[in-house]
Formats: sequence, C-alpha cells, structure tokens
Amino acid sequence: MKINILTLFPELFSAFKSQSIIGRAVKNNLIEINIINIRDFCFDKHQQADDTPFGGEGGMVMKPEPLFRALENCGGKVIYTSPQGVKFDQQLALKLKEEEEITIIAGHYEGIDERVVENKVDMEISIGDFVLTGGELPSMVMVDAIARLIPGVITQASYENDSFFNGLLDYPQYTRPAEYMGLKVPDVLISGNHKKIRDWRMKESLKRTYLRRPDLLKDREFSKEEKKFMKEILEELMEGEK
Ligand code: 4FM
Repeated sequence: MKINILTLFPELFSAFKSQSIIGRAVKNNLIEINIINIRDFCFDKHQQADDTPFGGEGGMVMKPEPLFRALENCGGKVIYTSPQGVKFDQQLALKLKEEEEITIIAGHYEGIDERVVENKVDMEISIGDFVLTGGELPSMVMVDAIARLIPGVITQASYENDSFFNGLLDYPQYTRPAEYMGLKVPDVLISGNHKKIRDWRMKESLKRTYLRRPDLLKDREFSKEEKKFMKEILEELMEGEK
C-alpha cells in the first residue's frame, strides 16, 4: 500500500517512518510512506503556504494553490483530517487497508481553503472530539492503525487478539515475574489449564466491556458461551451490590 502524506512539517514523520513496527514494514516493502512537503509547491518568492482568512477573524488558512498542485502527483482516495470529519474507528481502518494507494492532507493552522475540501477531498476524517494544532498526528494515528492490519506487518495472532476484532475490549495481560513485591498474577494463568485460561480471558473481556464500554455490546450477537459468562458476570456484580 502506498500512502502519500502532504505536510508543511515533513520532519515530524522521520522517526515514525523509520522506527519500530512501521519502520520495519517500510523496510520490508509492505507499505510505502511518501512524505510530500507542501512548501515545494509554493511558487511565490516567499514560498508562502498560508494567508489570512477572507471575512476577517484571527489565524491563518492554508492556501489552495500549493495543495492543488501537490495533489497532481498523488493517487488514490484523498483524505483530510479534521474535527469536522467522520469518526475514525477500527472498522474504517479495516476498510482503508484494502486501498492500493491513499493520500492524506495534514493541514496546519486554522484549516485549509474549503475549495480543496470540496473539489479534491474524498473523505474528511476525525480521530476524536478534540482540537489539535495540525493534521500530522492524526495522519500518523491512521497510518499506524491501518498498517498493522496489512498482512506481514505484525503476526496474524497479534491482531486477531485485538480489542474490537471480536467486538470486545482486551482481557488483562501479565508477564514474569509471577509475583512482584507481593503482587501476584491470577492463579489460573499459571495453572497450565488452557481451557480454563481461555474461559477466564473471555469472561474478563466481557466484564470489562460491560463495565467500561457498554455501548459496544448494544448490537453485538453473543455466542452461547458468552451468554453463559455474561449471566455469571451479572450475578457476581449483583452479589457485590449486597
Ligand atoms: C486539522 C488543525 C487541520 C489544522 C487540525 C488543520 C483533528 C482531529 C484535529 C486539527 N484531525 N481529528 N481531532 N486537527 O484536531 O482529526 Cl488545517
């Protein structure tokens, strides 16, 4: 998958592109991350990328010409990240990982000229209800979430265990030592009984999801086994209320 990112701050992407799991995926040609400096498409003397907004009020708006020009060299769906967009989630990441090429505009300042949004942008996406100084971090968030779903980037097992893969939150994880300063790992996990471990994990996932994110359970189909655990969880919680 080829990912073009248009930005005024290309250096923000250098560690992201070269380190850790994303760095390895790039090296192994599983993804290509093509960082495009919008400044290279500013043809005036001062290479000005932004200007004051028509209608007054403070702040700066990114000029249309450099963005239109930079987009000439880019293929695939054009994505603009802003709080005005549709909410990014795991389902959207799974959809986007199927694209051969995508182009992300990482804006800065108060926004980009709306003519770019209207004529060039296919999807406006928000990573959450908060306001950032630019689209660079949202771009990295989306690329990270998409890239790890591409076969070979992480082992299949790691993402089949993801929160959301089965529509539930993760169960708690522990590693060595089995006891630290008197703090113990749950006995079942060192029992060696794989059926019991599986059941414990399923129940913990269900319990967490019920307590922390009941919204995720609204339209979810439960298996027979999950129903049994849910009943136990509700009974245990009722017991605790007494
Ligand atoms: C976006 C600042 C565009 C300037 C932003 C420009 C955001 C979010 C966000 C800030 N993006 N989800 N939340 N962007 O805050 O996606 Cl030009």
